[in-house]
Amino acid sequence: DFGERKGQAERMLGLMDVFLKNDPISLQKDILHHVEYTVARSRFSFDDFEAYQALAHSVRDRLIERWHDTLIHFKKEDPKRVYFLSLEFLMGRSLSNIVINLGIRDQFADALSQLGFDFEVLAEQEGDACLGNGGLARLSACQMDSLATLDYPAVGYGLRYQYGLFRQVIVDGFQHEQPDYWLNFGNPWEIERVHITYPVKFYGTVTDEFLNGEKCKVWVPGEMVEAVAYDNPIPGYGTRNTINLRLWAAKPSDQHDMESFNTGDYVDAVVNRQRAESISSILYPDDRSYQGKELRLKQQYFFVSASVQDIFRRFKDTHKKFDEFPEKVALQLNDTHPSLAIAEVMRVLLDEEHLSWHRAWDIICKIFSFTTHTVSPEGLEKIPVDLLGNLLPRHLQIIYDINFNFVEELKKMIGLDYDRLTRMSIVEEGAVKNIRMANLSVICSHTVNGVSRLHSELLRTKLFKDFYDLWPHKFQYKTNGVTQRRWIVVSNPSLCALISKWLGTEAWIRDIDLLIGLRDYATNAELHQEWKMVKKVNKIRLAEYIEAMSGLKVSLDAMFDVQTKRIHEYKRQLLNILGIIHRYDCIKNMYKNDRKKVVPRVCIIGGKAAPGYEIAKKIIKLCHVVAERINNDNDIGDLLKLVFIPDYNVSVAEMVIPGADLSQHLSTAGHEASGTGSMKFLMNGCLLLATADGSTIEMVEEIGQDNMFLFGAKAHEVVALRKKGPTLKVPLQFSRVVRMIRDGHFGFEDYFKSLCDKIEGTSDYFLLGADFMSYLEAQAAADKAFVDEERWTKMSILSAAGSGRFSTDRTIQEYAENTWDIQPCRCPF
Ligand code: CBF
Repeated sequence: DFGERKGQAERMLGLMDVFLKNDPISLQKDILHHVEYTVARSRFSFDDFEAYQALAHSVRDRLIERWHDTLIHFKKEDPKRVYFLSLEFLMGRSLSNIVINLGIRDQFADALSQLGFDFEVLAEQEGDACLGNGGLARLSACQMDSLATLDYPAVGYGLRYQYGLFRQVIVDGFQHEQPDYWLNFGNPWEIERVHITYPVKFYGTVTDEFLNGEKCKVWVPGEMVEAVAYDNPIPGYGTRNTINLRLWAAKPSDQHDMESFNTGDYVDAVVNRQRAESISSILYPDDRSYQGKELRLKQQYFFVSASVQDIFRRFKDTHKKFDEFPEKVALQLNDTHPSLAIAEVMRVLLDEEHLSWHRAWDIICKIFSFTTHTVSPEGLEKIPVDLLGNLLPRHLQIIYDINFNFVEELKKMIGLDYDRLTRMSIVEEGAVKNIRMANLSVICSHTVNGVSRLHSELLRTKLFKDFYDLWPHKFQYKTNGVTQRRWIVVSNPSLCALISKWLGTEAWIRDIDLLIGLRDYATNAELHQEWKMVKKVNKIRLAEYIEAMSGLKVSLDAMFDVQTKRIHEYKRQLLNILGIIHRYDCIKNMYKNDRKKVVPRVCIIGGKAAPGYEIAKKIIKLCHVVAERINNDNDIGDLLKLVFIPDYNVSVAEMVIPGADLSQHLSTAGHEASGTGSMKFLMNGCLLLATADGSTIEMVEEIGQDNMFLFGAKAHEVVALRKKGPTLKVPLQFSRVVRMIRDGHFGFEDYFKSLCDKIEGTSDYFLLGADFMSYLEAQAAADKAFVDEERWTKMSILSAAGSGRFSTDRTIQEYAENTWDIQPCRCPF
């Protein structure tokens, strides 16, 4: 009865404050309340970790208020929503980001200090949520922050892995992987929704049946698991809007494998049920190839099926006619990983909602958009037909039908050009028949996005040329970005305060284009002093970390030169190490007097190698042996140091990036789709030494070539250089440093032989030899600029001032306007 419920609601409101209060006494009371009743420790005796837990719960209460209000507001307004499907989200720590976005950081810091605790110390207690590998996953996290901040009605969907990305442990210079059971101490930022569960089906058979005289397909599954929702509220900055990131965990279903129970083998049947949980247990640790693994396919379908059921449920709550679906739903495929969603939506529309093929297909073509993050054809996912047919028999039929219709249409348009038809088909024929997930995604999406201008050009002229020729209107690009809330406000508070002071406003935190205003002060002596002081504070923090981690003391006067990212041949950490060996060799061979001119450097390298990637692991070991030799050479002293930072993750990045003077982005041109690490460094006023690859090209346009150290072959030259093969000349300096490794100058010569073989002669696919001279020249230019403090500081200010274009706020706005067609839906304050 509505009247009675309304009365009750009013009475309940009277019992509670409308909103939790944020004055120091209320906050202290709340924290102590959570110490006693949530953490269950005595409020008279609790340690830093327990204080963090209580603090996190107090913050979470405030987060939930806004989240509820936003969800209710969205429900009332019923706007078109974007559903962002991504198998990876690399959130890192949440506490600082959340309190800053909620605008209650200082209040909490005060309250804590009155209780005798330091906010920053407690923030350090939080573990990293590493539910992703690298660039793509961190991009998703930044994009969620921008979606919330810009008030867009969005929902993120992903998987709640029990084991995040492995922890990297270095033993004797070798990488070892250890499991990251990140949920060990609980996760205050998630809300388990035991009532939001969906069955997900696998295996089985498809039969033809008649329903109301119509023939239809019925999928009788062989296995069923339950998907349980875990919600992670994501607050926007300067808005009440707090959106949802819903991650799915697998639980055994009551209907899972009932057969085994009937056979009487109770223990085995229970063990089998537990196996269901393995679907969401582990994140695949390779950021490039996932080919042909059944568990990986199960993960993809599991999260897609649960998300699609959730989306349909939400739509059907308020709508009856499916023709309205495209007006309310935009489905974003973050790479091909969630592209089974296409077949799943089609299946639901055909088999469960009983729409005709024609109507269902019309809906599909209007709702999906696809972003690829890959450059190389080998990076495109393929699923063996046998595997797919066994696990998802109905989906395979649907994909075949989509392909049949597509190929028939295509023949009408291009005739019987069999080579092209073969290339464009979703099904790849061969010894192993495969489904090409990228072709499926391109064919079924209304828009295909690249992640930088160069990337998009490569997509149009190479990877998806056949499709571009057919449908040029489908192809767009959205240059990636990063969120300034995380990468300046949270990670570099002193720079944040300085920028606000000089711009006279904090508005840049929402409106990043205002950063350009710093250009007016690029030569201002007072700003220069303050700018250098901020850098120094951050360098001290980084130096202390290095010492605590490795025992190595580094000089603050040295240039902190950083290359941190996943270890990959194409990212050319090896080029960096060869350059360091060359520098070391030069210093050793210099007269003592000449050494005075050497610019001291602390070279910092960090990143994880995929566990099965042998060459990448050798690069890590090489870095360690070279560091061992250089760092223990007293003759060299502070002129050169090399440090490998183990277990590079989001929170380590938050400390490393603000402390860097120079950062290196060395990918062979044409191989990095975008790159986002460079954007974080740029925002922090770090100078870039880089190839003209991915989004770097656009950075040059923003800050000018004079403010960067560019080197190396351009993307279009790379192809020509490779063609030269054995006639390609490499400089003597290059051959000399490779020889030093081969001759055992750093030990382990047998172990490094295959690494050296990979970069000499025709095997040098990533062109380290060809780019070496140009690389050394760029390094020399960086040295020269560094000794001219005024020039360096000016370049640093101009780098930060020109970084505005690389905010995800801009990226998301472009997606909203040009791809998803959604409008902001702002929750009233
Ligand atoms: O688009 C985000 C990033 O994605 C990758 O990391 C990826 O996983 N494919 C690319 O390698 C990056 O270039 C890109 O910035």
